[in-house]
Amino acid sequence: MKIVESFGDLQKALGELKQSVGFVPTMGYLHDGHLSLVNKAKEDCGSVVVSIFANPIQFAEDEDIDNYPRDIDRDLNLLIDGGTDLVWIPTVKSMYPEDFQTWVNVEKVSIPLEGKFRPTHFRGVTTVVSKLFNAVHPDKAYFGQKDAQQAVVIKQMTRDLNYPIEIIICPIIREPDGLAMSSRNIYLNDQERQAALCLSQGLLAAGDSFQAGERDAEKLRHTVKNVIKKESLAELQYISCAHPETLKELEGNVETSLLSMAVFIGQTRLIDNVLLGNSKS
Ligand code: PAJ
Repeated sequence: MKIVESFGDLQKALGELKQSVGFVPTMGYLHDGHLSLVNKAKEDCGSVVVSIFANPIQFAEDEDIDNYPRDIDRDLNLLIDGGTDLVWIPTVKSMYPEDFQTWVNVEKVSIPLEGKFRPTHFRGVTTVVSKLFNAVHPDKAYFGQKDAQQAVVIKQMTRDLNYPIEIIICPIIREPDGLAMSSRNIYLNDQERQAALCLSQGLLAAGDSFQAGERDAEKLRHTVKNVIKKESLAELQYISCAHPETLKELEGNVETSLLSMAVFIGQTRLIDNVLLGNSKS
């Protein structure tokens, strides 16, 4: 596995790879969710490129990127085991030199849900992913359904900017007890870790209710709210039942929808979601 930092070294290393190229962008502190994307890329493509870059411009000032968990040696070992061919670890300075001033902003689908509470987040994501795509020019790029809105936003950006890249969205990988894997789970103490189960349990309850025939968007949202309410360490930030592609909030009867939420467990903000009426979930 080759490890590069500069754009020049990346270009040289890309030239030596077998076609086709599958790309997995990450912010590091890897877990089985990230590795599932690497595995899928490995299955589909001749070579797998992974980037590790904790992207400062997608964090708001009060979100404290300096505390984002990091363990580069562990990450690299996991990537070697996963059969990655090339890892790119750019520096903040090389990505954002002092006079950096160009942004990629996807409009409508960046606005609701996460966008409402993290208004500068998605322009940071789309700007960095656009830069990563321009540098790696992969054939396919892999993202997780865990960040459902991010997946929608990236697909929109890829269409709108005519990137010749196929975007593949992979299912959410969960701990055996249901908690969606996330680099942020490390912040949870034992009690909070237990409390965090209310996210997946809320979604499961709504999923069961949908299976049993419930179609009313408000009732589905309510089912999740009720589960979260019972957990004293949890504070619901939002619960949404939205169209899975436009992300517009739905009312009345729904067939397919994205049920998604953000919940604070103590200081830690967790997100989770399920696609209802869709076998891919
Ligand atoms: P990061 O949070 O490191 O996640 C990298 C990729 O792993 C994303 O596509 C994310 O959706 C996916 N992922 C995370 N947890 C997952 C899980 N439990 N199951 C399946 N996939 C999971 O998302 C980002 O980084 C950044 O925003 C990035 C796209 C790299 C741009 O900076």
